[in-house]
Amino acid sequence: MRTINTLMTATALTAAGAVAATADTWDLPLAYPATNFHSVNAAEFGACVAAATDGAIEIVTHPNGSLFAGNDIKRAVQTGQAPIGERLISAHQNENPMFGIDSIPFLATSFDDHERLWEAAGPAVAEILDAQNLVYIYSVPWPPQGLYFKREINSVSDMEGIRFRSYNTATARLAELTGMRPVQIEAAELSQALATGVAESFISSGATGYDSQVWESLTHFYEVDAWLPRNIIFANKQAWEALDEAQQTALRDCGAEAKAAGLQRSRDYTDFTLDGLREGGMIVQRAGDELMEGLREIGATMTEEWLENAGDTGRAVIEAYRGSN
Ligand code: PCA
Repeated sequence: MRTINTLMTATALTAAGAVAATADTWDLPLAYPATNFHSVNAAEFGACVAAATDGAIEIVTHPNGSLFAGNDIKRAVQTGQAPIGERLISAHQNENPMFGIDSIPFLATSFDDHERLWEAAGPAVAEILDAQNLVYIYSVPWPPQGLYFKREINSVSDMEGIRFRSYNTATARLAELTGMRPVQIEAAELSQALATGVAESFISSGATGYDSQVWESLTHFYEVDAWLPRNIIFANKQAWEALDEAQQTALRDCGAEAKAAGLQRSRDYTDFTLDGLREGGMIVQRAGDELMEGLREIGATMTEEWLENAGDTGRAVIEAYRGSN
């Protein structure tokens, strides 16, 4: 796989008359489809790096879990199997509670609040990644998370027993506390899981529902704005240290551009994909009061649980966020 891609890249560059012989190919595994805004953004980041390094670093994206499944990407980059990768960081909350700070229900429910939360949390998360042999490059939020079902749901008790696709610790816990049955499934496998009935419900953005054409299996999307989880692009530390200073600056600068462009893409994709779900035939609406009340109670429990796990570090970050309003 790697050899074929390297050859293809070299051929493409030679055909374009560029300096293929000196180009260093950096495979960038992604968990989400090529058309998803995170993947488009990562490809643009790659083009930026190629331009800023005069073609010395050629970043080749591998969307949809094609090189490594989402759940394997972080370890692959930590161990140097891939020099760079993108991962939904909250999926690794079991390693450190700080990785799950973006998935505390109803703590930060808008893009603006979420960015403020990340201002407070980002440096601490980057430090934890550093201790895991990873260099934080940039990160981008998903749109607000809502609930997908195949029938009308008006309260938490309506959710009893439903098979619920989870993607991180918080989503699995939410399933437990609502009496649903969690099953962990990668976004790349979501359409199939819904089509076969392995899962019949999930929480996510309009983006992932749209990407997975879930209107083929499901009927309702409830806007809940539970949280906005974040994808982080990080590099393997040895691969990073092998770069010269100008190349590291190029990655940092392109990362800063990608952070801003990705945030805008996420904002733009929110309404676009909710409209797409409607066009697919789904009922898209805000969750009713009774459902929201039940979810808020569960959210309060999950917030307490997170604070207990995260200890002083976590509490300090939450306080900094709350004080920054
Ligand atoms: N999409 C990703 C994570 C959050 C989101 O909006 C997913 O469902 O896997």
